[in-house]
Amino acid sequence: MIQSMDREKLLNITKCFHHEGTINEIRPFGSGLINDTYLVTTIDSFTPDYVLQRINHQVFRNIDLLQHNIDIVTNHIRQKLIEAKAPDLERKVLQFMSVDNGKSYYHDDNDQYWRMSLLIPHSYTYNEVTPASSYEAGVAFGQFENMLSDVPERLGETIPNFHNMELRIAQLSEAVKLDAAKRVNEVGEELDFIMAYAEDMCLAENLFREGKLPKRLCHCDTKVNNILFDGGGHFLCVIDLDTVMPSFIFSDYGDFLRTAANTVAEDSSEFDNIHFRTDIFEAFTKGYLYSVKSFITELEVELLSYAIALFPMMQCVRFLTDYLSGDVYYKTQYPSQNLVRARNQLKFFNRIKEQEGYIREYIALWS
Ligand code: GN1
Ligand code: MG
Repeated sequence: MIQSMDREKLLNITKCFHHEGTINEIRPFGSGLINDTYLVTTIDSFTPDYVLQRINHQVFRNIDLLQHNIDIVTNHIRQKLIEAKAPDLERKVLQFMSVDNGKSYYHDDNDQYWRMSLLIPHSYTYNEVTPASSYEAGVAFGQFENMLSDVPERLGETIPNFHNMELRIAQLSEAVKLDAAKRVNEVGEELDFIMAYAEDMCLAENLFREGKLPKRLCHCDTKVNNILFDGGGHFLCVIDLDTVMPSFIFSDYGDFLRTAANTVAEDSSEFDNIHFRTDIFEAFTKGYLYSVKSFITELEVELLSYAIALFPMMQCVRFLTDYLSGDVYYKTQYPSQNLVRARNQLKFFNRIKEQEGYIREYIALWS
């Protein structure tokens, strides 16, 4: 429940954005680990409702760059949809409200950054994935990458080196050295395991340096709950665009399966129940390859199986780094949560490794 003071403050923020109607209710919305999100409803049914977000400025250092990326991306997608005469266009791309200076974000007196978008009517998010929604997600994220494959402007990285495994390993090593939370002695086994795979997992960075692997615009946070669906289970649009930036194309493929193909949630401690869901993997792969075939290269397809293993490992490294640093990045509900998350990801990585041959064959079949 939002305290009345908070409500007053939030209400004043919403008033800075050009919008229609009289605001009625403001309440917390969604389940992201990074930003704070609110649903803003208006009194009349004929005026739109909105989504208000406080952007996490600790995580995203350059909000002007970030919102610029989002403006470019949403305008580009809108243009593509217009050209394709897509029906129901307003439900297929996000639209952000502007403030008086023309920007799509508001910087308040307390150094907080806000943005507000139209709520897409009759849209739903799922936290659980089924083979049907997994196929839809594959098509949706693939189509998203496809539509962005010809953005003329080179966009900046909203979190520099976000999916750079070399950097993530370096950050872990630094956290071990500092041992800020005095927890290094608990995680010796995990550290040994990660370091044994470190070189293999940095393959993409090497290929990039050799000029063999390009960076393209990707979503970089491909969870099923970052897609809006209509009432019939078909995707409407991709949301949560903070991390849209140049990255390796397989990021979106690998990161989706990291959460969706795990039989348990990423913070579950039921390690024995962790398995790789082949039904989700097969459906997603079919949908994704269908959408990206017009532009993806042979090498990029070849790297998809590597990406399936890479992302749980990278996420493990990130959770473990945060655990060793004293839980400064990810929201936690109890002290060992980041360690549980890291162990979960490691277990999932092992499960994937066991299936590597089959994974490769299946991808080859559909590409
Ligand atoms: C963060 O807040 P959320 O769930 O959208 C993170 C992702 C991680 C994820 C782990 C900007 O995403 O990269 O994979 O948590 N986003 C950022 O659950 O760090
Ligand atoms: Mg999210």
